[in-house]
Amino acid sequence: MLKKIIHQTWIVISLTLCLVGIFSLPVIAAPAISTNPEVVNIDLGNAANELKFFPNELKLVAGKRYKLVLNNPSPQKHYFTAKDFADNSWTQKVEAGKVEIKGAIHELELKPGATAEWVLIPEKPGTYSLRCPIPGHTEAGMTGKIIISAE
Ligand SMILES: [Cu+2]
Repeated sequence: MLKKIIHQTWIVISLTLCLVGIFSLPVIAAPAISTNPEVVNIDLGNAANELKFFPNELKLVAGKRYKLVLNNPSPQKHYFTAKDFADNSWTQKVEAGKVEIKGAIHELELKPGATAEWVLIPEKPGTYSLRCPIPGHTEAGMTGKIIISAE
């Protein structure tokens, strides 16, 4: 009786180990593919000083890692303000110049000629607004939409 139980237990353990082995294989292989985030380029204004985001609509997928490359090619400073989007995303880091910032980010200010990289994973599907809150800019059309779709 005891021998039978031991034997059955051994089978269950072997099967479990076997299954763990099978399922852990793709997990081990995956990081090599998913390490690099998808790059999304966004310009805040342009050289002609138009008050717009280029593009002004971003489509992202929840759970996927992105690197938003924000660039200000215009002659004046702008903000990338998307508080609800930021609240519903997990920010890994923001890199600007030689500085790397970790933790929650709500808004980025970019001076003329500046570039910043924001690495994040959108978490909650929805449509979020983006704007530049410098007086007159939102009113002039410096707004956008960030759409996070489900995985
Ligand atoms: Cu602006």
